[in-house]
Amino acid sequence: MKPIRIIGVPSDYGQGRRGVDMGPSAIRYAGLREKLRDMGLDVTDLGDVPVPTPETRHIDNEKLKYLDEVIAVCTALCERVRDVVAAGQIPLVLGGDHSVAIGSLAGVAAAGKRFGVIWFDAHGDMNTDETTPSGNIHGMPLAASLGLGHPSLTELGGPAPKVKAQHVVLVGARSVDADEARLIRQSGITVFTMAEIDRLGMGTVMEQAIRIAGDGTDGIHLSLDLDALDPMFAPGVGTPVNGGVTYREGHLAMELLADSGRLLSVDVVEVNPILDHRNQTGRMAVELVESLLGKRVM
Ligand code: B3U
Ligand code: MN
Ligand code: MN
Repeated sequence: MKPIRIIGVPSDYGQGRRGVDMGPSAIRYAGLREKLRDMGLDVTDLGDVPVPTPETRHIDNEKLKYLDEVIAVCTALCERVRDVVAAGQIPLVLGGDHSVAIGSLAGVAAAGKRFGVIWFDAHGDMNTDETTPSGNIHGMPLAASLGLGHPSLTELGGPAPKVKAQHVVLVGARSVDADEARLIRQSGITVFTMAEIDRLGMGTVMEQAIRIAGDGTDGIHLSLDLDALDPMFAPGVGTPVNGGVTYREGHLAMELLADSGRLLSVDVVEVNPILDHRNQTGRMAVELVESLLGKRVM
């Protein structure tokens, strides 16, 4: 396994509820670095990207809430991710809400990689400023990375698109807005909803996802929104949706991705310790990362 570089992004500017800015602390507190070092990995925590203080900010545009703040945070993250990927290391980005993925994907692209994306999420994250029901940018990062939406997001850190639809796979979807669904269908990305996971099994879904994201690319970016998991296993998220990925399916997915040897970069986002029970979701995040980076029973 390549060296791992942890980057915290304590930002909640992409959505309406405070608390997700404490996600990086919660995941670190659950023992991330120590557990990965125990596995024999080369791990360094690079600390946090600077984030402006929310109480000093206000909303200018109801369709793109906190746009300037999201741009500032994502631009700083983009530069760090770019440098880590260019050095042949794996950036492990800790959110923060999912808007931070605009910065991570821009960073991987800025390092000159042609990559695929596996987007684990209960939601589509495929809204634009024209389709959004909330104005929350965390509902837009996958669209932005595909070149759909406001140019300040699609062109952040470099030209759009950052990734091609033919190499993008959404896994775990079960809450998609009507206009967003239309955009998803038009875009040409591959979607495995919970119905497909039930019918095919997570093993088959991930084999196909790894092929779609991995074949013909330099590697795979995993964007892991903890709300992909069932709220039973990950209650500490801003927008929980019933009927999600189980504990065992989650680990299997991570193990298969590890076995593929194609992992380039990772986001772990939407952990909200204020809504959590005794850091259960922070610990779940750490466990999944362990499986993703090669931990096995024996
Ligand atoms: N699709 C809705 C809700 C949402 C998206 N991502 C999350 N929630 N976590 C929206 O606001 O775009
Ligand atoms: Mn998301
Ligand atoms: Mn989500």
